[in-house]
Amino acid sequence: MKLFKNLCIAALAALIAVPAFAENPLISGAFSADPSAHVFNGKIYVFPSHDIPAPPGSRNKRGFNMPDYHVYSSENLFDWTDHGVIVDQEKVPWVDGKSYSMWAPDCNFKNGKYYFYFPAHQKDGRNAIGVAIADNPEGPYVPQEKPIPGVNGIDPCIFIDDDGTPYLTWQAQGNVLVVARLKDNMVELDSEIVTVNHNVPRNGLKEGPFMFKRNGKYYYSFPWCERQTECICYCMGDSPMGPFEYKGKIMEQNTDCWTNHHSVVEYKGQWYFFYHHNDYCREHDVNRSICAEYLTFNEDGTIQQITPTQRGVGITPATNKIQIDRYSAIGDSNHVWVEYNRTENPFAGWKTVFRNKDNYRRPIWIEYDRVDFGEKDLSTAIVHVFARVGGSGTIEFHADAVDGELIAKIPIVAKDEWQDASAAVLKQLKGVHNLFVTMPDGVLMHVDWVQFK
Ligand code: FUB
Repeated sequence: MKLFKNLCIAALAALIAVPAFAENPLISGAFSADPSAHVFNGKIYVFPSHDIPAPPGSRNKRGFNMPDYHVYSSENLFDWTDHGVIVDQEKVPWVDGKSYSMWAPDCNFKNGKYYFYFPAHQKDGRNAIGVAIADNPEGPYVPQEKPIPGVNGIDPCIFIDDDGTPYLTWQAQGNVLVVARLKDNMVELDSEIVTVNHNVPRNGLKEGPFMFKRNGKYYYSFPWCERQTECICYCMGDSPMGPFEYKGKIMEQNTDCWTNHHSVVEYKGQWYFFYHHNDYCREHDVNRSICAEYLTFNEDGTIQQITPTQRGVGITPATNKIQIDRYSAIGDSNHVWVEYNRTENPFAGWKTVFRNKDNYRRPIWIEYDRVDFGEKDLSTAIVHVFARVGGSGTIEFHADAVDGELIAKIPIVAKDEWQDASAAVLKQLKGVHNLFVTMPDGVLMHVDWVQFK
């Protein structure tokens, strides 16, 4: 089984030409939500919405405050370039410039232009969906004078079929998902608005639709509040206008963040699922952050359910600072957990806390999978660690299992300050392995990252 898992990892590594080593959340330093991911010109572009803490003068102190849109791009899903504000509520002629109502957008390419669709409040307070047009995915985008005639609602998704026909789907008033064909000019409807026949088995709010095509089948997926919070479910069909057959959930509801919102994209032979969570804001769930996971299809085209992770996607070079708090698995939560480096600034990231309480005898561990040790020997293992005086001990690195081969054993002399402790690499690894970090002895240690040189 372990051999099979390692072979799969190696196959994945070979498939992804550009090394991808993303961890969740993808964007730090600003909140981002409702990620709409597309591949343009060989790069991934994500068009998220932009949550901000309620500004003075906001009419919506407890809800979403969303003033503008940025676009981000990446070639490896780890290094993201923020191309800045592409559409601003104050600069769209039809939008109420103080409404902070720029909810989930989408973008697509046709006839040599990029068309960015976004919802917002009109000056009379009603929701409409407008378009901004650019020659490049990064912009500059020019907003149209007026929103799309006849389209009221939120969460537009723009799907372009293989024959070039554009379809717009969105959540219309009355909790109903609808779809219409667009004219070739991309800014006017070319058909009746049709209620999407998705055959979801039970009631509950539905919003944020996303449509894509694979092997001739149309996939129609959307957040659905079946119980307490939103899961992401999907349907399949033979036409972009439906009907669709309900197939199940791609991601279950989670407990911390009421909304979820997603997109699906294939990039360099790998399918990815983008979604959001409130990782950088634990007090409430209206300041969110975008994440990504692998998406896998079954032979019959159905989708395997995805569990959100901290680890995210991709392979991390062993020579990087490896943020083990973005773990793939973790031991007993009484003895090892993750917390913010600085509670007053969540964007400063996380650390792993190892604590030996009541003379706990089993290993205290955390796993970070998919680390690429390369082909050359590495001499030194480093841990960036904080241990209080009286708490000296050891941090160990193991390969592929808690009790797997010992890669390094690093003595930690407690200093009451952050330090880079290091030791010689005992076991040379080649290629991709899962890294287990353990604290076999010691009392309380905080680890920010580990690294090999
Ligand atoms: O981001 C604001 C709204 O929350 C979106 O439009 C919905 O899809 C939900 O994510």
